[in-house]
Amino acid sequence: MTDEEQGLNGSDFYVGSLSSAERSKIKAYYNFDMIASTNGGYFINHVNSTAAQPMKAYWDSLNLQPEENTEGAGRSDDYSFEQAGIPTSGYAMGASARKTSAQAAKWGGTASRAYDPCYHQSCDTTGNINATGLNRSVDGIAYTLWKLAVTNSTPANDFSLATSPATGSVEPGASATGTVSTATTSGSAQTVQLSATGAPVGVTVSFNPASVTSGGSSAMTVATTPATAPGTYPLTITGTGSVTHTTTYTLTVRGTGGCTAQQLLTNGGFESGTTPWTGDTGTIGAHAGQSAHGGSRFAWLGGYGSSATDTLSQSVTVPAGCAKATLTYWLHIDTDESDRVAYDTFQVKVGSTTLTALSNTDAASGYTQRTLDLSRYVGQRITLTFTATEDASLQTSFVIDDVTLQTG
Ligand SMILES: [Ca+2]
Ligand SMILES: [Ca+2]
Repeated sequence: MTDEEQGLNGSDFYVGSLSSAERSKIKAYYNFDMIASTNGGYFINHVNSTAAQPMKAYWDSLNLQPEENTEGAGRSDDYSFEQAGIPTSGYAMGASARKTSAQAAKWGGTASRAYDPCYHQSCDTTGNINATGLNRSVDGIAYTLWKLAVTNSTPANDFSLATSPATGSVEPGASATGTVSTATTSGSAQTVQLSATGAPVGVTVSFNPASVTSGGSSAMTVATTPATAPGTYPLTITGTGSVTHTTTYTLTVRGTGGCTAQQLLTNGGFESGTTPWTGDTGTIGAHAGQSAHGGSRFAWLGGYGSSATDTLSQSVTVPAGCAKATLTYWLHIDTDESDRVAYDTFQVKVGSTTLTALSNTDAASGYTQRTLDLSRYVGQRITLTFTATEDASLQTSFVIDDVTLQTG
């Protein structure tokens, strides 16, 4: 479209040139105007309409709590299509209107300041871009196009896979047992070959029978040896037919000295919703723009490019009688800061005690495994907290996954 700034002339002309048959072929028109505003918010045109549904669903998945785009209503090329009875929607991050304090509390940024302080001004250069917002918008646009343009296809024949129980706890040398059950979820039954990965050296996992017809079940035996080290081991159980599915079985090998060697945190891989984490649990998810260390979900603290603090906490009791407790987590830090100055910080705390302080100066590609000795907390109930604090500009993301607290 051209000539939008003088009154939607291009889009008016184009829509006016379409026959009613041609108009009816347009499923929806999407407007993407102002999607990288530096002090922006998350706005959707006709946010509760059918056309907006995939756009809203994507931003809802990032817990962005989008609002109606009232500032942009009737102002851009989508309005010409809307006037002709064509469904319209779109993303916007705001122009010259000012952010409310409620929006600043929800999205970060500065209240009482324009969403884009450089709107229609000479400072509106490629340096005036909110990369985080742009990324979230573009990913939502791709998601919307996929949902509208690509037919959902499910395999003709499919099955599900589950392990019962999903956990087992044994002393070294003993065997844990369970049942792997399958069900046909679409089409015809199929042969499913069972296998397992992730067991520590010397531990064998066997299935009787080794393959089942979907709908059937198999007895699983996880045999440890006297030399198996105490610890918690997530095993991946795989069913391979015309498609492949996996499920997780968690093996705990107990110590024999009065301390049960075990992993204490729940949902440390962030794969099972947000419980029991507390704080800014909207940071947990399969967010676009970062990757999980394991599975598909992770916690993304920070990354706003504006003053903000994110925290995530979990409380556990470290059992008495254990000699040690070790916190392990995987952390990825990326930043738009270039100075070797700690502007954006990350802390690991137990209670109010800070045990680790990192910052944008520790940024690196990929995840780094970090460990902390929490043995001093044996016998205590503790609250573990990750805190990310950003200053007013230039994002730093602290991405956490696969957090464990292992006793021994
Ligand atoms: Ca994960
Ligand atoms: Ca910063």
